[in-house]
Amino acid sequence: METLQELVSRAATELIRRQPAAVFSGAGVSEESGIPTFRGDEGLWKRYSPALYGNIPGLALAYLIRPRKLAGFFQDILDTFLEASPNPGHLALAELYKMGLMGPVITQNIDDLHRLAGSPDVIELHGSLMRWRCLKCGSRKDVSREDLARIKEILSRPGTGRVALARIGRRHLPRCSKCKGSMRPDVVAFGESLPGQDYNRAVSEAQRCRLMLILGTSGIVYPAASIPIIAKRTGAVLVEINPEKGGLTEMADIFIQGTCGKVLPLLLAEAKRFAKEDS
Ligand code: BJW
Ligand code: ZN
Repeated sequence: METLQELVSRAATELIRRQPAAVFSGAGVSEESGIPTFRGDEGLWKRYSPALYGNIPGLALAYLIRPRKLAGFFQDILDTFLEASPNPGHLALAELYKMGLMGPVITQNIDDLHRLAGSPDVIELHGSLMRWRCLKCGSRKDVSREDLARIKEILSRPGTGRVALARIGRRHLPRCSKCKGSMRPDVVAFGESLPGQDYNRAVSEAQRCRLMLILGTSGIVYPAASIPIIAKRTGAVLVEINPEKGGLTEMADIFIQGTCGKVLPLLLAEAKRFAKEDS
């Protein structure tokens, strides 16, 4: 069996040989930034059932039957999101981009951490918490971390029953600059379509790349999980980094068992060593 160093070395060799490269990432990449994954032991779905909190009709029902828990759900998400900053895994990817060895980061994450780390080309398949969408006219607007911190603070005030939640919605959530309509985070819940342009771009990047890194995803949520499958079908080598096997592991050419915060800096170091040897 290959050692971790041997696997990393093989992955770095492939990365240098097989350009252009792209990334497909999931919640595990941000786990070492303090954001729990969805399906792990400490995951979001362990505390909040996806049947209720993972889709819009469920959230509407939670508003009616469990308004305080719903407020807690939003508070928990905002809390971890606002506390988080990029970890060594995010930073290593940005550095690989600067070296010309990494292309776009196609992510399912909504936490903005790839961009904050310095990766300039991020395709957000499940949207972003930093962008809100008008329920009336569909216009989008960027919100700041300060806006989100203010919303979190308002939600944490005592007495967030139905009436209070509705008032917070009316008075304190972002309003559309065009039509003054109510807005919601521009993130994709179950049963909703992915942003078409972003999905199409992800498909064409998957068809173009010759190597794809699959990072920290269970690989079971579709259509996002079809992106590495498309890459594989069109000839890319797949390198997966994850402490556990998942829905895409069988297809991976190289599976490196470990966390992204640990393995990606090793991959970067190895790529730098090869680049130096070459020059
Ligand atoms: C580490 C680590 C470390 C830990 N380092 N690694 C039946 C079959 C097939 C499909 C369907 C079906 N029934 C319904 C569907 C469609 C559905 C779907 O795929 N469901 C499956 C789950 C069954 N998909 C949809 O509904 C999508 N839309 C759609 O299909 O539209 C068409 C349509 C239109 C109209 C009607 C019907 C269909 C939309 C999907 C939206 C996903 N949204 C979420 C939540 C967003 C935010 C929120 O609301 O809070 O996005 S769900 C959640 O899962 C989130 C993630 O982006 C997504 C993927 O999860 P991810 O990132 O893989 O996280 P985990 O927790 O699953 O895995 C973490 C991994 O990290 C693990 O592997 C760990 O080992 C690893 N890890 N620490 C590296 N340090
Ligand atoms: Zn509007």
